[in-house]
Amino acid sequence: MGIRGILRELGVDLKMQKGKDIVVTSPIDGDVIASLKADDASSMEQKIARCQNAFEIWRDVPAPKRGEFIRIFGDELRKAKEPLGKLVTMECGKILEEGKGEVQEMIDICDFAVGLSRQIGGSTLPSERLNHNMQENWLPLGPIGVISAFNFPVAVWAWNFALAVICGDSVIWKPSDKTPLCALACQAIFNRAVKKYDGSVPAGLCEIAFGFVNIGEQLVNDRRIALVSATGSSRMGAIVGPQVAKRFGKTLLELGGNNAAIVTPSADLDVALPSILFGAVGTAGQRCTTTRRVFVHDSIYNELFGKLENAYVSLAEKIGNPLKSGSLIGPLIDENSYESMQNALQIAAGEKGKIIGGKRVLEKKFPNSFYVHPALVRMPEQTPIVQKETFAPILYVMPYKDLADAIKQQNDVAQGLSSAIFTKDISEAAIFKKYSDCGIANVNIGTSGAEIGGAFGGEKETGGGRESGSDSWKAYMRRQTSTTYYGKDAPALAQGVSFSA
Ligand code: UN1
Repeated sequence: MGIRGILRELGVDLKMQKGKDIVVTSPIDGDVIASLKADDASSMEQKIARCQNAFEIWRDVPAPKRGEFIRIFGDELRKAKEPLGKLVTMECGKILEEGKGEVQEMIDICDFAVGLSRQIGGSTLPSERLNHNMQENWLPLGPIGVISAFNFPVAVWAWNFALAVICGDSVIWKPSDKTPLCALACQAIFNRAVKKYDGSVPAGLCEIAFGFVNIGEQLVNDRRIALVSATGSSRMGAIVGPQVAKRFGKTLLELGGNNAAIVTPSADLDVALPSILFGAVGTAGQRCTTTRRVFVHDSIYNELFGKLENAYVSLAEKIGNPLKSGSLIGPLIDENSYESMQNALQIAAGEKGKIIGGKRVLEKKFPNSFYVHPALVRMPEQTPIVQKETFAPILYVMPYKDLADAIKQQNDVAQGLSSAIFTKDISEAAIFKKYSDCGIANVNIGTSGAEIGGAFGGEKETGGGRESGSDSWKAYMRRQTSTTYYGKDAPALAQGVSFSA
């Protein structure tokens, strides 16, 4: 089925959004699949105002009723899983299995949020004073601005949207200009949920801002946007963070990663190998959680490298149209991404790396798109290019002698998103968890493909934000401390202060 059929199945009507500003091409073959109108300052103003208005209404809806809306939205997503997964594949190029996996991730966060809608509450704390009680109230925060990247064009928004909505907030979303159709599809699914909801959903609860940097800037600088949740490069985060801070707004940043796996002598290589492979070449190396570095103990380096090499060589037959079953590696998002990959490989070769793969393939069949054979690089040590995040499938494999040193090297990058160790030794696992400086530290599990139930995000240039599971919902609410006196005499002052006039 072509793009028209998929959009029809998803209920997306392009008429309202047709224009010349955003030309959407599919990375699969470079074909133009849509051409859309971007927002301007005045349409953005209207959308933000609607979002603010929606917040003022939605915050008064009881939280479990807000959860009921997300339950219905999740049901609509279930029905749309196949076509939405396909649209994800068409717009961002990940294989269909992963496109559908992304929609599943949306469904999962909806289920999680529905449960939370009866749990978001604060604690009652002991007061030092007689006949006083002290409690924490969690209250809706305000309109939330979501900025998302091309590589997870629907799931990352859903992490934010589902939690924000049960918390009583409204959401305005600026998707990547490379994947606006996915956003339109989400809005169409949202609209269907609105119709089925036994209650009323205010206009503006789910707004979408289409456009480029200027539109993002307007969102970031608008004082009504209480929280800006931005996913993308550390370069982008370094601009967004200070701009929002300047107006004392809140941010939730989920930025770059240069994730590593450590393989120790006791590791089960049948566990390590497929995990490293999926982490390194899944989504064609374009996840923030992609495995980019592996530190392998000296004693098993050659053995594991040999296995990786065989696996990489056999990947040749698995590169191709991501819509076709059997393909494991789709295209890179664009030519820039291809160029930066080639550039990094050239530098790696200069830093004594021995490269397997890395070349462009299928250029005859797809002259306007960029399929590459993932690169496996035998690196004698961690050099500056290894410490840089290149958003493409390059895996640097380095030997280590001492675990403490391997962990130190793993931490010796600007980012701190995801990390993994492969070991059967519980003390190695414990040491790794203690000293890995990342937001995610897995044992016998790869660096990518996290479940929604855990808090997702990382430290240092990864931005420090936490999205999706655990208590990430707190980012979408404001905390209030309330002390109540229920005695009859003049109330006592805290800290034993006496003040009797
Ligand atoms: C991202 O690449 O921005 O853990 C998000 C993972 C996915 C999310 C990745 N669940 O790989």
